[in-house]
Amino acid sequence: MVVERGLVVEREAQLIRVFVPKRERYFRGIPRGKLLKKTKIFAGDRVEGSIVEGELFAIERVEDRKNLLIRPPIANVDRVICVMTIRKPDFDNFLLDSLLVVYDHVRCEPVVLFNKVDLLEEEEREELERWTRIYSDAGYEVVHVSARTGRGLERVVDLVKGEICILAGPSGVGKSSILKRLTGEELRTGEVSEKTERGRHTTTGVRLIPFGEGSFIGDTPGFSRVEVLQFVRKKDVRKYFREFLRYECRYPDCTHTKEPGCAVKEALREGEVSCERYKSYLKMIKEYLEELKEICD
Ligand SMILES: Nc1nc2c(ncn2[C@@H]2O[C@H](COP(=O)(O)OP(=O)(O)O)[C@@H](O)[C@H]2O)c(=O)[nH]1
Ligand SMILES: [Mg+2]
Ligand SMILES: [Zn+2]
Repeated sequence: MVVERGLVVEREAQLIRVFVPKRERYFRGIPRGKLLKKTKIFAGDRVEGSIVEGELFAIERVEDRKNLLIRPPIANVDRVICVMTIRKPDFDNFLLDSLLVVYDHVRCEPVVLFNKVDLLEEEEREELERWTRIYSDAGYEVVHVSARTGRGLERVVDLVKGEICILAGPSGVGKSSILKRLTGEELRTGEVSEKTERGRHTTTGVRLIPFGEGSFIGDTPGFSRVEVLQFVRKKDVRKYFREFLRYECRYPDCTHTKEPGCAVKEALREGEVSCERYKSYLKMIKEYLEELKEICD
């Protein structure tokens, strides 16, 4: 029998929908065999099996997952599109830095997306450029977009080709508008914030919507608020400030705070590491550094 490969694009109660790229169509998925009675299946799972009676995808095996996000429950998420704005609402760099740490920890590569660029006045444009430099120097992909005019979205489509993505970011930044532009569909569910983390959609299934060439986007956004230390151990936070990884400190387990011979702090003094990013780091690990005043004013 021919082994077919598919992607679970929807999981809602007993319903499983599987997309089979080779056949360019969807099938109803039915788990097979004893093992699968115990294996949970999630949207984003890559599965192997066979097609029965031309209509059903009999799932024989679930491939190992790269990751599994819990809320929303999606497996194998390659990308998180962190949607931010300079205005409406005002940019919250600490929130962005927190999202970058948490998603890096689960091996989701972030894109920093600034939306609503159509709204910006001269001065605000400068602010956008300043933050763009900070994040691209740190090693992130940054895109400027207007969901209203559609500007910049082709760059996003290009970046995430063939990947499974989700949107994250605070309320009102334009996540629903971006999803609508990318897929033509409405975002079904509300944000998952830290406070309402049970979410408004625990009973709703998760769907992946196709767009671009072989790309899928979750119709549930990721976190809009996040307490990093709930997800990442304090001593590991430094690993997810990717620009810090370029420097070698005297002590390999340097926390880049009070140790002598800290190359990250040296880079901060030289202006190679951004003060804003470093301040976020300290805030995340709940540290205070007296000398920061004199380095960063
Ligand atoms: N001017 C402008 N407004 C936008 C843009 N994207 C979204 N909006 C508006 O911002 C508001 C919030 O957008 P929405 O997509 O609901 O944000 P969400 O809460 O992140 O899902 C709506 O009134 C949108 O029409 C944009 O690129 N430019
Ligand atoms: Mg929305
Ligand atoms: Zn150090």
